[in-house]
Amino acid sequence: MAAGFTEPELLKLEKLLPVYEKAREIFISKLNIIHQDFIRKNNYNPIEHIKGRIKSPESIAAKLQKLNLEITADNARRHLNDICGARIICPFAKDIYGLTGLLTSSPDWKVRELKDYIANPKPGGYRSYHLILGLQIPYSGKEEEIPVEVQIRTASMDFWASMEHKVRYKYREHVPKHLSDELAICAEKIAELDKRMQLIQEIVTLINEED
Ligand code: 0O2
Repeated sequence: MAAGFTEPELLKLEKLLPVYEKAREIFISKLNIIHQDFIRKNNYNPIEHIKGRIKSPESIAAKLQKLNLEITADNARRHLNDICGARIICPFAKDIYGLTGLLTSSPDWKVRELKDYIANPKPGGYRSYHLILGLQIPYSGKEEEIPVEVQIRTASMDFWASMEHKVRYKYREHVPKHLSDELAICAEKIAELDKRMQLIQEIVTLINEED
């Protein structure tokens, strides 16, 4: 066993992962084109940074286990939408929706799923906008639709998510109530802070337009 996979299954997974790597490269490069085009036309930058990643074999195995599926490369290909992922950090929540509009209207991919955890935060307080996009990628002599999970959030939502992830990892899902309560309070405060910062930015934009 290696990383939760048997040796033969790990070999199969290693043969499969380059197609996800290709999907990551193509998505990031197309996103950069859309981004630069938006800046040129609007003289405004709605993205602070973009990061792409391929899920590690350990994380793939853990997710399959969580879904009560046998840990095989084929199950990973059939059931996981987030082997290839991208995270985009935007200055404000309004930019997240603007960017989502740009992504969903692009002919470069198919929109498979949208989840608005900003309008509908998860019970613990998690906020982000998630899209699952399907990209046509050449694979084994034919084209295959590869899913790419895109998470779009503000820097403060990202700060919260990484702290909550650390806490949940440390307590292996059994987070003490005082910590989960504290995280829920911080999530609300962060949402309020994001709104207030956006308001300041809107006021500054108005003043600049009047000048
Ligand atoms: P990793 O290691 O970050 O990739 P499920 O996780 O089964 O409930 P599903 O269908 O996989 O849900 O999709 P969902 O809920 O949109 O979550 C996908 C990813 O979003 C997660 O992937 C996390 O990256 C992130 N996420 C979702 N909810 C939370 C949360 O409450 N806290 C934090 N910190 N991140 C969250 P993975 O594979 O779980 O984790």
